[in-house]
Amino acid sequence: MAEPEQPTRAGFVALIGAPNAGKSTLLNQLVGAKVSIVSRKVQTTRTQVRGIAMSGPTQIVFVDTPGIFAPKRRLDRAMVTSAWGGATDADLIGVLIDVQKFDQEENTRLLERLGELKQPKFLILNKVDTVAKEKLLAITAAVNERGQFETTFMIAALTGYGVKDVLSWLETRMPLGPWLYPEDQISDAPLRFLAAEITREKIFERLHDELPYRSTVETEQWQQRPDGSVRIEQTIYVEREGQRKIVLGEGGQTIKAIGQAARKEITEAAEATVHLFLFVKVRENWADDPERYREMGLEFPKG
Ligand SMILES: Nc1nc2c(ncn2[C@@H]2O[C@H](COP(=O)(O)OP(=O)(O)OP(=O)(O)O)[C@@H](O)[C@H]2O)c(=O)[nH]1
Ligand SMILES: [Mg+2]
Repeated sequence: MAEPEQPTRAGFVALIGAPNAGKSTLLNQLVGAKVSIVSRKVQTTRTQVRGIAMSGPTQIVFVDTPGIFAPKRRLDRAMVTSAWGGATDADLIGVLIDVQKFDQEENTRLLERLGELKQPKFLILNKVDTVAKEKLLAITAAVNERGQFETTFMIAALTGYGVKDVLSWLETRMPLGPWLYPEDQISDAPLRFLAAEITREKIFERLHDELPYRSTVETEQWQQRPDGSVRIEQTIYVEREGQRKIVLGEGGQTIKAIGQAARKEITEAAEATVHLFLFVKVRENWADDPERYREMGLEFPKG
């Protein structure tokens, strides 16, 4: 005899933490596919990115957020506001801490401000592969002293270690109710957004210092061809002519490498042959242009 069907559950879990804590890496592991870009550099994620996972009768919508830090520029402020917004709207909040840097100032400040968020929180100590086991208990105790957490997980988002435990714990913590997305959907972001993010990830991988932070990528054209392939045009905005030259590289080498790497990954995401055309434009004030924020899904901070 078939077992009686379990009631379905669905809800939102925000992942918040300092820049580089591993939020996007964890989101991708939870979902089982790459929906959010990752880099070794801080401040990679700029807006909320949703990834959808199923665990038994439960659908969990994970919300990856930009890292929380002390903002300086307008874009920084929009990112941090977006991160707090993601947390405010969630049913449950997962606070990620990189165990290598658990006492860094950003974590101290984040833990101090957690009380502003009314939802229940749980702690995720990440990158446990980088620290000796004995240290982890001391870190767990120290962090739990500074905040109220329902439970603590020790994971390595990079390898997937401990990630299943997070999912199964969340399974019964989501509110009863119908699923919010079709069962097989893994993201709510349009492909053109993901494609722009993939190219931005390649910029973060290949360019250094200020450049990743002084540039943004937008998908301008997404044209389905009769043969099933897609023609995609993207614009990389930078602030100075000098930056444009760096993105292009000697004899166009750098942009070519960025394009090749991006095309490969966009092809997988789009499940179609992709023709990718990248254009680099100097737009001195792109970081003060409301239109750029709209494209990124960010609110434009006034003043
Ligand atoms: N050793 C190790 N590295 C990890 C682990 N999880 C993530 N990383 C690395 O940490 C770096 C940052 O990862 P991201 O997922 O981009 O971090 P994030 O919190 O999303 O960063 P922002 O978007 O900038 O806030 C990347 O180089 C990851 O490969 C882990 O469990 N162990
Ligand atoms: Mg991220």
